[in-house]
Amino acid sequence: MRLSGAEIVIESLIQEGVTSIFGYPGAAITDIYDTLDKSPIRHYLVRHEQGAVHMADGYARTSGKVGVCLVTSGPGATNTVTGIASAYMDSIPIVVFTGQVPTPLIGNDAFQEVDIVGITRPCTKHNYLVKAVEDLAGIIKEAFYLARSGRPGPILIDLPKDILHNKTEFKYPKKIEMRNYRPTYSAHPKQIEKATAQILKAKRPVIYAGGGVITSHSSSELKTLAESLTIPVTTTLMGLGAFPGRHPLWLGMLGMHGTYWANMSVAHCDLLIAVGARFDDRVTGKVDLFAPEARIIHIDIDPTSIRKNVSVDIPIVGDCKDALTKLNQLVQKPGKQEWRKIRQPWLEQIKEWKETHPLNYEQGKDEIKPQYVVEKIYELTKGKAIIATEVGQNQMWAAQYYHFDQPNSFITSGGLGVMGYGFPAAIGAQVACPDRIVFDIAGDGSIQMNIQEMATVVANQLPVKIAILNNGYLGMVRQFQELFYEKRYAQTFLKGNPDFVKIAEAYGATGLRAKHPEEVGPVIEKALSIKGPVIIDFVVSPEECVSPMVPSGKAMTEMLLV
Ligand SMILES: Cc1ncc(C[n+]2csc(CCOP(=O)(O)OP(=O)(O)O)c2C)c(N)n1
Repeated sequence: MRLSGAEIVIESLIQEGVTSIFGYPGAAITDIYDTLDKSPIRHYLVRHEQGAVHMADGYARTSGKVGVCLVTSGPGATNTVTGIASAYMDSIPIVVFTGQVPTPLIGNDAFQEVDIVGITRPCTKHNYLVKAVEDLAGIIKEAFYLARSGRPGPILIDLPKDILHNKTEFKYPKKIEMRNYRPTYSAHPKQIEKATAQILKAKRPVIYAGGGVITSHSSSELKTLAESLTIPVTTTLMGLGAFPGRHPLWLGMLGMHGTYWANMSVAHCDLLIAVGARFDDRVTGKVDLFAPEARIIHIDIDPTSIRKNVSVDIPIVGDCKDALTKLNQLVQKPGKQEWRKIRQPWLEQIKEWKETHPLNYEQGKDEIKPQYVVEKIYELTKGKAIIATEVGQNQMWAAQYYHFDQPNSFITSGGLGVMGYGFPAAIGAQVACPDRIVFDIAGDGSIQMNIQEMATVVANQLPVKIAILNNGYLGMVRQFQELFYEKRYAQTFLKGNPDFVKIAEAYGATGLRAKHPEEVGPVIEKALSIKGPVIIDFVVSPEECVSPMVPSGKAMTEMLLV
């Protein structure tokens, strides 16, 4: 079958099982749009290309499939960079198609020409400039394979306009041959044996799990390991949901805004079992003082992340699911009851830390506390919602007070920390999971970074709920200024904020507002009863702080309990 490049793109997407894509047209890719509109693939027209990439990212995180987006050359391509960098930091599988000027014009400073392959080289897992239509199908096949295999990540394919016109025989490859790319899935038995010996010997072990557990679908293997040996579990921000948030062995999140008892447990453990986590600086604080008494086992599919930030005693390269399954086969003895007894002193110590410094806030009669809003959303959605967040205090309160029970339910820009991520990511999640309740927990600053996507939710009647924790400030930065800059709130007061209820209405959505604590529950119930998109403006205490907080560069035990 002879097809044009544009037709090959669409046919290849169909072969990959793609049903939804997010994008924005332009001259360089009009050929693809012309073909796309006749295809069974549903296209979501965004209002800014950054939104399209975050949507593809949110879609990928919640569907388990590769997210796809399509943009034009030049500014369309450069507008995707933040989303690509965020997906790269969080290891999210997406494929981004960008238009490019015709091949003979490349390098001529042609209209809307930009070297997007050069620009995104450091923030993609791999990227391609297609040079001949004959290469196109093979490149797309490879791109999807690379995006989802090994440590997942974003792939970019740059498509010069003439390639989209040119025709060739289309045959979608069945197999991939990549001699230089062979991820290690199977954990080495010798390393598993070494790890088992350490696990059986440890008196004060802690499991520290990250997003890799979610990516590799190994939450149930993680739970088996924790339960069979009575090992307490903490996760990173990216790992929330990998272990049930109401489990007796759950320590809460660790790190800069982690719980007091999770950070103390890591600081005093004698064995740290890191699974699919990368020892990010927000987790370790001052590296020399991180888990100083512990031997460290590190399981990760990406060999380059092992010993990148901390030295490790037992590295295990492999898929988390494979490694945990193998460990579970070896560590069964001496039996659950016995382990519970052995672990008693360690669990008692953790309980004491938890009782002396629990997570708390006081909800008075007048002002709404942001933490209370998150707890009420948890209660009224019975913990079953998909929660996307923006970045800042909103993100941390969502992490602390929504007790995630299931994987793939918390979506946040963990590594890059992109304000403006949450709303479009929530849209992608809603497309992937039309029957689930999807909330974006937002700050009044962040929501304004991609608020134009209100048009996308309204046009497609996607029932995303946006809960704005409106404190009138760039709250997280204000908190830094309160604690470390003697309350000099330089440029963090958001004078000129719009009326968010009116904004919702102007787009044809519903806008609701709560100003008093007793309005919080009813307004959430009302939002849940509405079938379409809703913005809820929660007017919250302006100067509430996220607690605990470890100042940058300090040890994890130096928590400020603000
Ligand atoms: C695109 C982008 N610009 C700047 C920042 C730096 N930053 C981190 S948190 C924050 C404040 C966020 O304010 P808001 O969205 O109102 O949320 P709050 O902290 O008040 O919950 C800022 C400016 C960022 N993370 N992302």
